[in-house]
Amino acid sequence: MKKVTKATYLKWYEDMLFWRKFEDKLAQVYIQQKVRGFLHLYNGQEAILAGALHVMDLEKDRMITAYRNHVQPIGMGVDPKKVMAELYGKGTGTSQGLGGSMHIFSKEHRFYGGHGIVGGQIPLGAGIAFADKYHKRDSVTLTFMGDGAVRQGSLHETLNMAVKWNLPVVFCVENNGYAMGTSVARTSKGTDIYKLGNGYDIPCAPVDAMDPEKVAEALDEAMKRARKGDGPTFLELKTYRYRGHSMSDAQKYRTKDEVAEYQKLDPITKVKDIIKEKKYASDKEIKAIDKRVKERVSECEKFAEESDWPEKSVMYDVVYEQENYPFLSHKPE
Ligand SMILES: Cc1ncc(C[n+]2csc(CCOP(=O)(O)OP(=O)(O)O)c2C)c(N)n1
Ligand SMILES: [Mg+2]
Repeated sequence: MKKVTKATYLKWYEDMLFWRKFEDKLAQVYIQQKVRGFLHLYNGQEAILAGALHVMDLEKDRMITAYRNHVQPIGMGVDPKKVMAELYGKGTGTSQGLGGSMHIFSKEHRFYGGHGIVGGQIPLGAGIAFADKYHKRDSVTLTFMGDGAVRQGSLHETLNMAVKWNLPVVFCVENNGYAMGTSVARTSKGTDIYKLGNGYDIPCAPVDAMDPEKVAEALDEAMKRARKGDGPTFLELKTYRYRGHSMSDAQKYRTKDEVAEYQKLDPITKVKDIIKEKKYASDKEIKAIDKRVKERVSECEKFAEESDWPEKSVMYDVVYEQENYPFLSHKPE
């Protein structure tokens, strides 16, 4: 695995803090009704993305996930200003403002969404990996899903085919303990989700996903296996989200004490503590990072605020059109 150095820790700190603050800003503007629809935040789960990016080859590897999807494309290189503009529904957004929160997408950066149907992205992730294998491209697809998605038939059908065909895919379950308000223990007798891999003869393991280094190690092994042609891996990344499922969650299913206990494991605090302990940066240098993050978030907000709404005609560019349909003219003149 690429060495974890002082530079890695400083990057992890700045990236994770930026993702957290970027989404804190989204929560704020959501309440002001500038961002509408659903809004599912990644708050608490950032070590997963930080660890994954450390071992991915961003020139060729791919990623697909569910609706908790604002920061992953940023990590993969998409301009965060465009992501914020997308959430505002502005024409400068990643999908010209037509996708919104659950549907961030960037083909250029090999980030394939952004999917609202629980488990819907799982077969798509395997399909992308199938194409890479078929065309003999050396890419690996990380297919993320929540703990709730593992009870969908789509996962089981996909695991069966992915291992049969040795597809270059890593299935990453982000087990944050809950599917909306329903705990893992309420929906299944077996709570060790990673063991599902055993039923399909897929190498599988649990991972402490509050620590980016642990995530990187597990994913590095899995990605090497995929790249060698030895097929998929199934990982259970044990994490936690501090905010509600979405912005409209009263969180009656858990106690404040439970959240506080997990906040003691906060990945950003952990990374910052290591930076201090190993003297990778002084307090002054850390403050400078914090300031830079704040400024970058403000720039995104300003860009989204000042951008124009998409032209109404854009709506007609993204639907199938039957040229000879007799009743309606689909495009305004
Ligand atoms: C097929 C389908 N069923 C139900 C829903 C409603 N729904 C949206 S999110 C969600 C919970 C998913 O939880 P999990 O997979 O653990 O992801 P998390 O939100 O924790 O990241 C449900 C049931 C849906 N979007 N799609
Ligand atoms: Mg969950």
